[in-house]
Amino acid sequence: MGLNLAASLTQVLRLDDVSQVGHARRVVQKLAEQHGFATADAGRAALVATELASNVLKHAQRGELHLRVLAHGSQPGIELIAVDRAHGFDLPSCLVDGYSTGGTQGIGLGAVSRLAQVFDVHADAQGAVVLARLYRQDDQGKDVRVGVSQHSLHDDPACGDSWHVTLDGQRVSALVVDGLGHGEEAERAARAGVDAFVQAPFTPPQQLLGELHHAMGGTRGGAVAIAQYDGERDSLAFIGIGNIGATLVGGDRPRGLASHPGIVGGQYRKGQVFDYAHLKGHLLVMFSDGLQTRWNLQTYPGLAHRHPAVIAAVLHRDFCRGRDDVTVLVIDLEAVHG
Ligand SMILES: [Mn+2]
Repeated sequence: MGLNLAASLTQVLRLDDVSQVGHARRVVQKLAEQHGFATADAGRAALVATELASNVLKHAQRGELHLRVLAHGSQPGIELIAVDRAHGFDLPSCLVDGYSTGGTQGIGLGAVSRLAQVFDVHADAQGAVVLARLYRQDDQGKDVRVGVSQHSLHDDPACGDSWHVTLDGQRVSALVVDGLGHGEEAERAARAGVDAFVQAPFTPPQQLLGELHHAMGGTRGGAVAIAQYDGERDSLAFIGIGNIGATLVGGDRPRGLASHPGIVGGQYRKGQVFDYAHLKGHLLVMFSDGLQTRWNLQTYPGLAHRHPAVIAAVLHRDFCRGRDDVTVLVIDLEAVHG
């Protein structure tokens, strides 16, 4: 039922030398081919990777390229996000074709914006974040206004955080789960939670939390937060146990959604459902405790109106603690289906 967005780690390619441009191109070409892109579409993705990487090296000297496979059902897409920490990113200049060539085969961000189905940029005093999402040319599906940045501590292949989002018509159900600690046992706990969630993501929240509690019983347990939004009723139900942050952004001021203490799969005293209404135009941001809590999107002019994937990347860039796995999930409640 519905469209399932499943968790996968963000793959990070470091960029501090021109030789890494070719590496990025090859990695993206291969990733696209592995996910069923025809040669021309994979070439398009590779060209975008080349340009984004070249652009970072040209204006920032160093940065990162973040890659994700967008698992939107049977037609996967590729997401590329260039993240750098340079000052004075000159967007109008970069959008001019050929501007960022720097002696490579660069084609300019203007060309990238035409090659990718989704293109967006945020630039501030901390640096620039450039998003490109590519789908297969024959893909008739719409982009999904959900963004995520997920990284394990020390790039461990096992990640103790997980998440899942299911879309069904006007309804959205979102889960973030953080298995206690990090590493393989934490991952096992988180996966048990996700597996239970996926069975019936629109089960009433209290009952659904109970299902996760049961499923995580044989593991070390973890923190869980579930948010269910119904676009027709324009209302959101939230339930959380442990340290998963959740914030509604929009309106006059951000609203933090309250969780109760405890360990799902271990012990918690009670789960309480909180309901929120009139959320059209709001963003829902859910994050594990690998992210600091003191961020405020209002301090970034324009960022709240950017694509959720850009917002997730900026929050990760500026507020990752670096001591734990980290997950930032951003959902545009008004236009989740693009
Ligand atoms: Mn954690």
